[in-house]
Amino acid sequence: MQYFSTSALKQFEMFKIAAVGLLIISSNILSSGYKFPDGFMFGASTAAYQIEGGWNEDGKGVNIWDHLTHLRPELIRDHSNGDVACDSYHKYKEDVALAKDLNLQFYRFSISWSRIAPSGEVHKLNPEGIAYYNRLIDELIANDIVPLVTMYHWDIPQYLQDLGGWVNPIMSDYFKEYARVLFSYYGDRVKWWITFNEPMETSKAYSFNGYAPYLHLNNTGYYLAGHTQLIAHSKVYHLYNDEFKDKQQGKISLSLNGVFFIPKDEQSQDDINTAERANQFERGWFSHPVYKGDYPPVMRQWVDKKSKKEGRPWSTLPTFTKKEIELLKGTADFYALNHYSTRMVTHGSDPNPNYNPDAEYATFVDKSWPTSVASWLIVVPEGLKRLLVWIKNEYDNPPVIITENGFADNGTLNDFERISYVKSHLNATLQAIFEDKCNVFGYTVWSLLDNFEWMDGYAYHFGLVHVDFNNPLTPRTLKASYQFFKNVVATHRLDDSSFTTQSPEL
Ligand code: GBH
Repeated sequence: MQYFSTSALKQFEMFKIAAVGLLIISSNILSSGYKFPDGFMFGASTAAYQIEGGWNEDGKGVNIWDHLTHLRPELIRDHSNGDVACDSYHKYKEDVALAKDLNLQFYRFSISWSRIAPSGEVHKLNPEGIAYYNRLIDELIANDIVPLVTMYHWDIPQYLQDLGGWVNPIMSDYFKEYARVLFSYYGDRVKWWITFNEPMETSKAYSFNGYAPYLHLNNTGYYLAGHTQLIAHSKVYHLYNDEFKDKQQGKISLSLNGVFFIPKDEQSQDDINTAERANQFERGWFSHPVYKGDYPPVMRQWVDKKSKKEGRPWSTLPTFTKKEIELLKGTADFYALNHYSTRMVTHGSDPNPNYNPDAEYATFVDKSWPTSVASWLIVVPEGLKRLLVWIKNEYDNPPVIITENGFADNGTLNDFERISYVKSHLNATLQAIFEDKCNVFGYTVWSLLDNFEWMDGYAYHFGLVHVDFNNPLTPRTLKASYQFFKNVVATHRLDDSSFTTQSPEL
């Protein structure tokens, strides 16, 4: 507790207000009453560029987010950047102390490639960058917190981007060599690896006004970037299997995101087909190759057909060789799921470029679904339950860990809407486990801290812990949701009573 003792009094004051609010909010969120199984793992997630700061310290190289935010600040909602962010590069012990106080079994963080190898090439490593993650990993282990490490959370070194980034197939080899460095230095202590965070989002950054590198290469760039990441993932999986696994005994997967699509009219066969097609384009794009060996047949068919109609000599969706298909199949030791929201769909086209036009669907929201400050983050806990069932049926009930789930608001400490969101999604998870027999073994909240929310800068907050970005000391303050989550971790239950009766003591 020493790390946040300075603001303890303030927090107690805040908490008194919070406790009253909780009594109000807790009454209108139903809990199924189930208890999380004993071995169920709870964690919190962050990503390097969003929290670390220290953007040019101790030999770190420039990555695409340093580059974009410095060159085009006007693209970021509040013209901000991650130069300092939560300053976790210096305050990592404080972050670990928070995770410890929450009693988390694990902490998910990502490694900044350009901190390890400034240009991305491994013949020139940066010892101080390597030392930073050694310190972080050691600090976690000293506190009995399991590290779950993402190798790539959207921050490719700028030099590799200048070589084409993820649309250049050779990146799969650069990534493999970077992964080899990580296994060699950290694999003795890290047993849980995620190669890519949300490869679909990385791909969008090549197709239209998305994230860095902010390219506009349409679906050609979109599918190429996805293809390279899939090949890279399979190479890293096999590298680990062949050269490290015997000794290190770890597990590998990739974190896949996506809206879950449900039929607008649950009785309409056409809407049912459209929802299934949309889910295959959104989620099957990466899961199908990894679980079944190739792109989903419906995706192959529809993109090929469209490319032909457009008079292209080949399909915009690249083709795997037989060998690549074999190498991809079976490369997820567990299903890592990032999930935030759900949409209803019907056959048509959507004005939002986030929804792949090749899949021909239009999205709708139900007016009863609660919203958030982020227009995309509509609250549909039932969607998570249905998605977990979809994954169970589609991929033969794999072990699933939710590697991200969380809620955006304006940063209030009395974040009852976040509590409500997390609680209802945990409840949906419990229902999936007990009513649908889904094999879910862990849940990770996004995020431990308020942080740099990409194109939304510091305007939207996702943390259980508030960070004051206007204060150069970036002080951390616990929110009401922190206390809520701490209680869930401690009791493995969502019961209102246990939380509201215990909270004033904290
Ligand atoms: C995750 O991505 C990221 O892994 C994490 O870094 C991030 O901080 C967190 O979510 C919260 O955003 O429909 O045009 O309005 C979530 C990625 C963000 C992808 C919103 C779809 C929709 C934009 N999603 N985006 S739009």
